Amino acid sequence: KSEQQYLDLLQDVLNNGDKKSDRTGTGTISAFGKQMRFDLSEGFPMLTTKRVPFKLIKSELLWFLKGMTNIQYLLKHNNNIWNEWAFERYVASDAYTGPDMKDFALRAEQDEQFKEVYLREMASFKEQVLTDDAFAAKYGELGDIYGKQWRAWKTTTDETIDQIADVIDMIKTNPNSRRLIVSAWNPEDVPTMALPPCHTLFQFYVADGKLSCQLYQRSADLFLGVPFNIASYALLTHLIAKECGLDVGEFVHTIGDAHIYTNHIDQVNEQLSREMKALPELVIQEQALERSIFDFDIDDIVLKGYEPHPTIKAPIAV
Ligand code: UFP
Repeated sequence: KSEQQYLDLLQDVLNNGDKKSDRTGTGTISAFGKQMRFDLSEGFPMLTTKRVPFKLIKSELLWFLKGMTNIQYLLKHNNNIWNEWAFERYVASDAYTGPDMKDFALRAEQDEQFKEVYLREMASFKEQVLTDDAFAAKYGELGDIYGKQWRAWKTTTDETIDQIADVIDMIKTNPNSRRLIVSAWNPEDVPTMALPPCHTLFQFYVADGKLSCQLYQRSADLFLGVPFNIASYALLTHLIAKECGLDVGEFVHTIGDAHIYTNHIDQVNEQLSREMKALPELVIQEQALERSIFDFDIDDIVLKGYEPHPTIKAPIAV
């Protein structure tokens, strides 16, 4: 049932969406104001109609929870999902003296020769972030993105607010509160962010010993981004529930601009032709049960019984 909602949403946007041009110059089919609900007791909502890389979701979420905003941690865990955004800032800076990288994502897709040059520059950028801490501190940094807003929101009086620690505390002491909110959208910071937060705000809800979470996502790349986002917030709900001694309820996914990029349409149709399989199960390892979720390691979380259809490759719009 969980996954069917996602497939239905893809079909709905394909059938009924409006053609819209967008910031990346790619073009989309888009609809506004959509919602999916995932009952987490049914199983962990990883898609089975294509492989979604759980390891990347895990390391990204733990990175957020640790309050980190530098891609060096991700690279150490073989996670490349934020590279383009850091690279974009790097090539726009004075420190970069290599070949022109303007619009590198689009051009790499259209021009094989450029793609080679780009991949070489990207590889050397990654290598420098991994091996040179001073370089990493400058150019691996993504600015005030999720980790920062979640764990160290800067106030006008130069203090910081740890929204995650605060919300955990509130869930424990006042579970009926209707103010269990974490916001990543900081209007003051938006202009300087590599990517203004797509997952803008989320709210927790406790009833019947179960913790639910609703996310408001302002902008959603349905094919590439959303499978990640669903799994990431399902995992977050599991972790916060564990921290608060609650069972998991629902993850409610509310989306503003729900779009399919026009260069993903073949891939979407391929996915829609596939049969769903049984959902996997999320297990928090024994060794981590007594530990704070802020100190979790990658190996503390495992997914059991995940046997999806193969990956479907598609170009990412930057
Ligand atoms: N996007 C997602 N999920 C994410 C993320 C990005 O779908 O977690 F970080 C997509 C949405 C959109 C693009 O296609 O990235 C962001 O562009 P914009 O800021 O113009 O909405």
